Amino acid sequence: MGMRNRAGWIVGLSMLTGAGWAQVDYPEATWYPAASVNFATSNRPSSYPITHVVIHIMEGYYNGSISWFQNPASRVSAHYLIRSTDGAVAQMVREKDLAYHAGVSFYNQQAVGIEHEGFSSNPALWYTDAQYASSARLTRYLTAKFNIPRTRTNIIGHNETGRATSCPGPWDWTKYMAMVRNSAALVGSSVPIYIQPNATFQVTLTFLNQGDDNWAGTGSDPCRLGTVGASPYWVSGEWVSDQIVGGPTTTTIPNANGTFTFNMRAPASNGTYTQDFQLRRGSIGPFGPIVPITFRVGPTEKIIDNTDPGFSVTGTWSTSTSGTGRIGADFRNRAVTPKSEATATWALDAPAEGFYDIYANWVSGTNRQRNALFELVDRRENIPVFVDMTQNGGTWNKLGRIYLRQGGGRVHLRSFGNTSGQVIADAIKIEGPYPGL
Ligand SMILES: [Ca+2]
Repeated sequence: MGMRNRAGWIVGLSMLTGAGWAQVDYPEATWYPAASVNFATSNRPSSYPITHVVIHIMEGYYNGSISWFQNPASRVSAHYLIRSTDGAVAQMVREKDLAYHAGVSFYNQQAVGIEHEGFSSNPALWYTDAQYASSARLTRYLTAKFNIPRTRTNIIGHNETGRATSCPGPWDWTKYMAMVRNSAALVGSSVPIYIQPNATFQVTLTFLNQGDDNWAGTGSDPCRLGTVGASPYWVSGEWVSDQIVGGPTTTTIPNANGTFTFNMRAPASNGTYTQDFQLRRGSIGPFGPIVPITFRVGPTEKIIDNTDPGFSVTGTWSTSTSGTGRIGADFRNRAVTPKSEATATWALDAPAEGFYDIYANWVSGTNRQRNALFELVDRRENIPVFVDMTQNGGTWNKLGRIYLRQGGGRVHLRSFGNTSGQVIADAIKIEGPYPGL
């Protein structure tokens, strides 16, 4: 029993044996058992319903409070303790048992007590966002588990239990309840495949409203999409500021998807860039997941393999995996004698209008066609290119450059030639668009 007062010793034991995780109800918590005389064993919610969450301020330190609740002389405890600096959670009494935290029988019987590290005389120092956020996650979990309404009737301060106390001091209830009531998950995002330098481009992010409040883009407590820090890609006159994008397209009710559509401005230089986004409410600041959106400025590479939907053949072609240097799972092949109209076709589906460099990969071998005919095709052009497939397998061989419409472009591989041998339909790569002259 003496070792129970020595929190450090118990932490060390927990880390060695994993015993610290054995008793927690809340997965984020670490288990530091309170002294057995500091709580009453029970069997909630069958013995008593769990109807309230009571918020406390320790007027003390996290480690000191853990020690105090492990000291049989204290005769007090709480179910959960939250650390100020990082929101770490200790559980000391099981949710089924009655912690002695309220000093009022009804609330000891029917509430879960959460103690927060700090001193009410200096809330700016101790009542941190990390602590509020961690506590709010815990309260969301408790209210969901025991079906407790997420209202100020059921989530209360110690001073609202009838006990003569000022605990929890200047707790920010507006912020805390908004944190408890708001939650989100990313559903999807869309960014253009090709973006020109300095261009504005449209981005759409969709989030599921997993919380209890509507998301409205306007009003006194709007829900908006923001950036993590000031964004260099904001569009003046369209964004609210350099770190607030705007609200959802329409007011989003709980369990519905909210769509945020907005423009960004690309940098002047080609390259790959990332911007982090996060939802925010006026009353609480950022909430929900941080979502990194990556976009590429400048020419793009795209590979169309023979197993991709853009590939098709006419006539009879074999499927093979022999030799080395192919792209993907296999390639298609066909002898050029007897001469036929059989053709392999790659649909290029150019992401934007402009010039594209076209490359082909094949698996070379001695039985290959020395004058295999590719054709680069768009609306008005048909550029024939002959290649020697006995050589240069397993690499991107440049066939040429062609102007493609957005969504357009095809490459054909014909099954004839002036020598016998196999033509190999493996994969095509396009790179572009490059601006015209
Ligand atoms: Ca292939």
